[in-house]
Amino acid sequence: MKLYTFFRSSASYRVRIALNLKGLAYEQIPIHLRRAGGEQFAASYKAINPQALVPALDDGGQILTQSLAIMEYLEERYPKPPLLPTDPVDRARVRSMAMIIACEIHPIQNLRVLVHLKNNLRQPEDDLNLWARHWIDLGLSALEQIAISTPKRGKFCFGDTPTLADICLVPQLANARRFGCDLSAYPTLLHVETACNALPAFANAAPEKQPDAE
Ligand SMILES: N[C@@H](CCC(=O)N[C@@H](CS)C(=O)NCC(=O)O)C(=O)O
Repeated sequence: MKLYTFFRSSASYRVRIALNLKGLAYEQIPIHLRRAGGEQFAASYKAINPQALVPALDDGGQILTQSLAIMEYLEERYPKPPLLPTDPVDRARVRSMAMIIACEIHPIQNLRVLVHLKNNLRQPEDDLNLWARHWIDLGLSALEQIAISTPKRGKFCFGDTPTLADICLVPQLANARRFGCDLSAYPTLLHVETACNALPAFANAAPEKQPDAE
């Protein structure tokens, strides 16, 4: 398997964690999102992902994009260990937590959104961080409440084994720190993060451990 990835990309980080949890070997193909105006915009990469976003996964010549779709694919194709519970209601709860991050928080603080705010809408650098922090805080506040009140409270976001929710959470918390968010209001999420990072699958997927890390 080949993973088109960037060490600091939180969507790539999700897929690295999922691959590690499933014990799947993969080769990393780094796509630097800043160098030379962004390697994601090269024609050679846009042939792989016309959206010019990482990650993309090549599994035996099948190229897949969108981290949630990739992780759902991995779950179906390589079901052990599971990253979703078995009960349909539980599965929906886990997906809902993952989507708060992947659909509601991350897209609005993504690089291309910030670049557009800065270059085209002439917003000052400081305001970009305020923007990112606003959307991250809004999403994490809701997630903290959901994690506290989940019927399957455990070591992780949902129960005692890692799920897609945890896989989305840990990279998002790393992003939050980069933008200078105060995470002290989210003690439950921080406990979950500690439990996750105690697992080699999470620890080895961390940005600073990647071959393209700066
Ligand atoms: N929804 C997509 C998001 C992918 C995405 O936004 N990737 C970012 C890095 S985390 C990216 O490639 N950004 C490049 C850019 O903004 O130009 C997914 O989950 O895969």
